[in-house]
Amino acid sequence: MLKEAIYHRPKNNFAYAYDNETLHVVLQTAKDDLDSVALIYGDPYNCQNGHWISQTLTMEKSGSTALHDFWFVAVTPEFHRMRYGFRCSDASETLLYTERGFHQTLPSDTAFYFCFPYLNKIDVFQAPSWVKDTVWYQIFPERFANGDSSNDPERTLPWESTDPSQSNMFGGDFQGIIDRLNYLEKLGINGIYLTPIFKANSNHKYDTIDYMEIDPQFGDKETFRELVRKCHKRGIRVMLDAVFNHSGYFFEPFQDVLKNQEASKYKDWFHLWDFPIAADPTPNYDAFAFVPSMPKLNTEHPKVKKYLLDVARYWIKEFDIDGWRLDVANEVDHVFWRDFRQVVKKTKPDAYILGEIWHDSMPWLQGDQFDAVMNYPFTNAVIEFFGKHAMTASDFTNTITDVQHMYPKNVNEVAFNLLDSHDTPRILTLAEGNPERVKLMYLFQLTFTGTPCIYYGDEIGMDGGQDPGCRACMIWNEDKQDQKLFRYLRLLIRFRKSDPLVANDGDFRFLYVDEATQTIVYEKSNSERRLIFIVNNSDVETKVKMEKVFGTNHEKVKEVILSEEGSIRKKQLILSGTESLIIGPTGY
Ligand code: ARE
Ligand code: CA
Repeated sequence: MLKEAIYHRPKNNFAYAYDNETLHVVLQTAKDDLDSVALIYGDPYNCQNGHWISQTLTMEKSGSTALHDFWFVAVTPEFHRMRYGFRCSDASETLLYTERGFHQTLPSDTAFYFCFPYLNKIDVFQAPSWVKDTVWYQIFPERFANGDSSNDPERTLPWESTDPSQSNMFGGDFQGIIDRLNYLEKLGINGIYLTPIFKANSNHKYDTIDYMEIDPQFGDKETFRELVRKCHKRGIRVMLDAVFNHSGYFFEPFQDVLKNQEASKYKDWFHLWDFPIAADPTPNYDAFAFVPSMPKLNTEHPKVKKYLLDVARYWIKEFDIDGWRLDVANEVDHVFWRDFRQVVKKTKPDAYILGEIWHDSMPWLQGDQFDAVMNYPFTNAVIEFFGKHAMTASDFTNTITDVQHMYPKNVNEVAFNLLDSHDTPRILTLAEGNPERVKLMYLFQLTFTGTPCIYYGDEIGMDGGQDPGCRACMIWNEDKQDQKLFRYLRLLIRFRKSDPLVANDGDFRFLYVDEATQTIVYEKSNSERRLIFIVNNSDVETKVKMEKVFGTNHEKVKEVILSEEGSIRKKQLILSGTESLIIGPTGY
């Protein structure tokens, strides 16, 4: 037994409260090392004649990667507390693993065991229930639609007249979004995420001048109120971007620092190195990524904190927005985010808090800070495998299995699964211009655990490289849109909405990977039924033996081509290059 590979730690993704009654426990072991694992558990205070009373539950393998197996069990301790250990068996031995190491026999003293002290309801990670059923659509307001030429900035260029640059303007605004709500409803999305809308000079508005004002090029507060109201009428939620890590150069307090230097009453609002403060040649203050126009805010300072928390409250209270996406969330202190959560949830209990973090984010997802993070580990794997064909099928399934085990299940259910954004090249470009590959990406994204987000314009086949290339004007001329792609995505969204198994009522699991043909097979299932997804990620035709997927009982299977159903009675399926097939739901 590879003891050094056996890993567990309570109160994180390996042992957590799934709901008010249920604990999930996970053990990580070396791949294919153990034959079985069982959870030995009991109440810490339940002893008879000096002996601890424990119970045993078999653990199931919930996934495997190249290096590890993960073993899972759900348990409902009667008194909401638990001591526990693991009985690990391979062909030659059985050992007990506790907080104090390995033992030949069960230690009788409960002090040896792992401890989940008490399942306190208030500590349970709880995201708003609507998020699981939301399909997001990300809009970069300057580039989605220009519905009001009277608010266009002076140097506005005609729509689509040239490529996007770091500084050019095309005049997109709120009226444009309002005018296109029919289009968005037709696509089927039910959440809009807007990148920043507050007063700022740049086209992206990440350099805030005033957090309490709408940038006039997008409209005024009334137009914004109307936008939110009209979205809500159609069942569409609205999420805004909170840029609290840094302000813009022209934010009044920073201007005051530049003017009054050491005498400025705002000098503690920023992280200043020495005086005089200057942006040239390099800033002598902390700034986002050394960008002089983005001085880092001192969120530890009570006045800064109060100001930003007032901002957070104001836009929810006055405009009824449904969520905040937090820019550069991981560079802001945790104490700030804990207070931020209190303020937001007090103002609107079911508001969604989404952190922008590209890396492992467990410290922010314990229930006291964020509801979700932008799931870039998911993004990277999907792009490499489906988009670039730069990752093998096994590497892909291993990576996704790791992503699944990075967080608790209730966290995964509301993960913000994006394929691209205003910070990355567009998916069509990453997929070497092949829309069939984009379809497979959408299929995987829309059927995976979590909540998917579509970046504006991807659905009609827009391309574009790294920022600023990915921020082109939305193409509204239908002759220039990829209508087929639009229709496919619309079908997928409908499929997801019509069958709860596709969204988050089903557990996701890989069933089969064929390295030779780059075919993957996965399922979404609950205790009653399952859907099976067969995906050929190669550019050539491939054959999939039905028994590899289903065992022998494959006669009753039905094919679900999103809207149609047909029965399959073949021993093998033939999938052409970059084709997928969905099978279910009868017969299981
Ligand atoms: C501008 C230019 C760029 C240029 C850059 C550098 O457009 O071409 O490279 O300046 O001077 C906003 C604007 C950007 C602008 C930037 C700076 O949207 O257009 O870039 O301000 O003025 C990291 C952070 C993550 C951050 C990304 C960009 O962790 O928080 O970098 N994302 C947010 C927003 C951005 C926004 C800002 C932050 C600033 O979403 O749109 O930029 O408010 C790896 C790393 C990640 C890294 C990621 C991307 O995976 O691990 O940490 O993210 O790459 O670089
Ligand atoms: Ca305009």
